[in-house]
Amino acid sequence: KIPRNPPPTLLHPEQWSRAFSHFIAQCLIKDFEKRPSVIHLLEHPFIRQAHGKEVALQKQLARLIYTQQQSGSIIKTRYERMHTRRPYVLHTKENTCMDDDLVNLEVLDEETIIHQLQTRFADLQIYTYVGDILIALNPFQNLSIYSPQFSKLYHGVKRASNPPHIFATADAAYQGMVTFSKDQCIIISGESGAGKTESAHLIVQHLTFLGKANNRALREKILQVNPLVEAFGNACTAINDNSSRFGKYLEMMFTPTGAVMGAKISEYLLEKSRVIKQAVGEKNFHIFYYIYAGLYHHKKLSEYSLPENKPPRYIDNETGSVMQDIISKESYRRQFAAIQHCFRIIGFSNDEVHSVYRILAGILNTGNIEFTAISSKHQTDKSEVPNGEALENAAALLSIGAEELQEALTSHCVVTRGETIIRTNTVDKAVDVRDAMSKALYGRLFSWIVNRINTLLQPDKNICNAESGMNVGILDIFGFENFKRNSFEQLCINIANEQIQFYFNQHIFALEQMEYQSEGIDAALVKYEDNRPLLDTFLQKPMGLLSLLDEESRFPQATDQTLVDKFEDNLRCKYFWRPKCVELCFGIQHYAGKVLYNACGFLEKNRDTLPADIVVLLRTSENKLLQQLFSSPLTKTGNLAQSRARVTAASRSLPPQLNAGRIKVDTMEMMRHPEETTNMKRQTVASYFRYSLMDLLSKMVVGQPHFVRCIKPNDDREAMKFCRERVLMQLRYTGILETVNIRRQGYSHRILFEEFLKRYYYLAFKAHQNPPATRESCATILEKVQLEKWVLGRTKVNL
Ligand code: AD9
Ligand code: MG
Repeated sequence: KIPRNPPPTLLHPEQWSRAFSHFIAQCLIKDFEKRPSVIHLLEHPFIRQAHGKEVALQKQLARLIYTQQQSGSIIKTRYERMHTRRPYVLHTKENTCMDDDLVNLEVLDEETIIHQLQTRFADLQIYTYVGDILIALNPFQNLSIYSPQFSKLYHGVKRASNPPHIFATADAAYQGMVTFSKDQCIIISGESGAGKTESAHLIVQHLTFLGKANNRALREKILQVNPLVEAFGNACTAINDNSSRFGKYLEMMFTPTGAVMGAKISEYLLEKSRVIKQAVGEKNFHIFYYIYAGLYHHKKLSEYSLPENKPPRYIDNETGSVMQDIISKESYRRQFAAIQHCFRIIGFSNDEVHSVYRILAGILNTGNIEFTAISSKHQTDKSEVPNGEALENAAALLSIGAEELQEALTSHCVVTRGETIIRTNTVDKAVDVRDAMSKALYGRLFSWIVNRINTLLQPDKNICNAESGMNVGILDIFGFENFKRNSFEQLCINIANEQIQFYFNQHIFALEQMEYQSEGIDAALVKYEDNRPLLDTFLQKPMGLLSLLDEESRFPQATDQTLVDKFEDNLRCKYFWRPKCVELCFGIQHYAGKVLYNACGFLEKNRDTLPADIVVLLRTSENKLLQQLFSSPLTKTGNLAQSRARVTAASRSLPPQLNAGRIKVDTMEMMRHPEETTNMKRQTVASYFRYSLMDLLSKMVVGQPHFVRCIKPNDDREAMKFCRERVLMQLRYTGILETVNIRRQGYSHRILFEEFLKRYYYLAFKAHQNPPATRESCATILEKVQLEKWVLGRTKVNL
């Protein structure tokens, strides 16, 4: 007699109904029609007969699987469909899917691992597990595996029930949050162009699906956050057409029952210098092109004083770009419409959006202001604006006086002994002031947009107060970069990546080993590349690279040359070297490879000075938004006390043995790095950067981490191309090989005896028995259920 439902040992009824949902059945039939030969098990006569009839198909499959199970030929039952090239496959003994997780490999060497990844990639299986870590290879092509049907497929099922997927990671974070009432944090890492931002989008997509609130509007809003901030914070670089030029930590907030109730973004270190200049072959932030094409389409360019004949200097990057290329680009126009949609859905008012466009157009016009030197008898270092058009346009768009703007650009006030003296600016100085103003305008506008989004998406206090809510944080930063010419921006980006790698190492290796030691479990030590010494080379005080940079920035006479000399004199370690014959260059051996930096402009970029005259002028703007941008203090990422409190709380919630160990020491150590200066005027980019890193870290340590390691299979952005050398290199420097080792030896669940008994005592004891929370009681349960691979530590069950 064939059961109506398959036996629970085979597939849980809930999984069953999901796995055989309407969609799956439909697809099965379609694939079967196309390529019946590939689905060898489905060629069973039962299936042939059932072809075309979904309900019948389900029953037939149930029967088939049941009989196969009885005869022992099926060890796993699951269906997968990564792509039309690979139809659903029923896993059998011959066709086992143990290779979903590298930890299951019998031979564990580089060659086997890379072979495994390559084979899977050829099959369009871009995701692979290493225990609880997800490896994601960038497919460089759209795959049809992210539809709502896939979200359903990955909803609340055991990880092994489906092929590895980014949705499974999002699901694990969500389930972890709901089950243990603990904040979670998904850390996505990988080099530039490896697929971090795409992964972050997919995670948000799945989390909004999971956190189903009745509030559809809120879900819609959350989905628009990434596209909006990325229009302002991403740009085309030599490596990636949509490269993140800022770090982003998006926290999605949920009620205790798991309904999404709001979101919050923290942004880190926007690469403001891109506004005024881009490297050859690179572009400015996307938004400038979008508004150009969009406003042109709406015949509004003249309203914003944007020329139609020649691109403004800031977006005219040597590559001979023709205005026509920008304004007629269909994709830019579509993106403009999309951005307007985002603004509207998230809740920005028309006035606000209008002000944003005016400021952007104001920046472009500011960039067109030119200066010429005028010399008189008394003065030789004076400059003036020969062509008033750009000046007047910029002033009008920014709602400030044109004369005042000219004055603020070509002169500055100095206060000496209580007296205010006006000094004129040379042409070079005036150009610097102009560009500093544009950078400040853009940087503050970006922060304002982020803050505004946060206000519009904050949880409704009537639904749930913030304290009882929980969140899943998603970290997507700029990836490791190594260009032909690397500057201050690359240094900051790479240090941030160095920090994330350190955090990964701490979690995967250091903490794991400490845990074994303290639990008295005998586990072989796994060697890994500890990048802590290098991180110290950057962050230590007072002799770390960033401190040296700050120190040098304080000397008015210092030059980029004296800076590099200072580095050379003080950074005596194997990670730093200075190449002979190349002036102003220095090299750093990063965890991800050697990078040669050119220190030209380092001091100026670090000082990031914005003359007080400009701030005072912009505060007089009649544009309310602009006024606001220059009235608030410079700090963006919250205050230091908050970050400190967060880290302290986090270390309190850690098990005592960890608390006494490295994580506390490390996070606290990181906390000693930031400048605790209240004098924000004098804050340098380096000190702000240090502060941001600490702030980010303090957010991350609070949550339970989940890691996604993105890998770029080739440098040509080609679909289906797997460059072994490049993949191998990334596997090596990210420590994947060692991770496989430690995950294989390790145990993924650790539960205190007390907790374990509370949850599972009924498996071996009767309700009234009340067994004591001892090793013996736990052992009784584990033996009773005949689990494999477990060990009892001093205080915990390790599974
Ligand atoms: V950077 O550090 O911000 O420069 P990311 O963020 O790591 O970088 P990104 O997510 O922007 O890389 O991916 C680069 C490109 O790869 C995308 O624009 C897509 O064209 C492509 N990509 C990445 N992931 C996927 C994917 N899962 N499916 C399809 C993808 N294409
Ligand atoms: Mg990115």
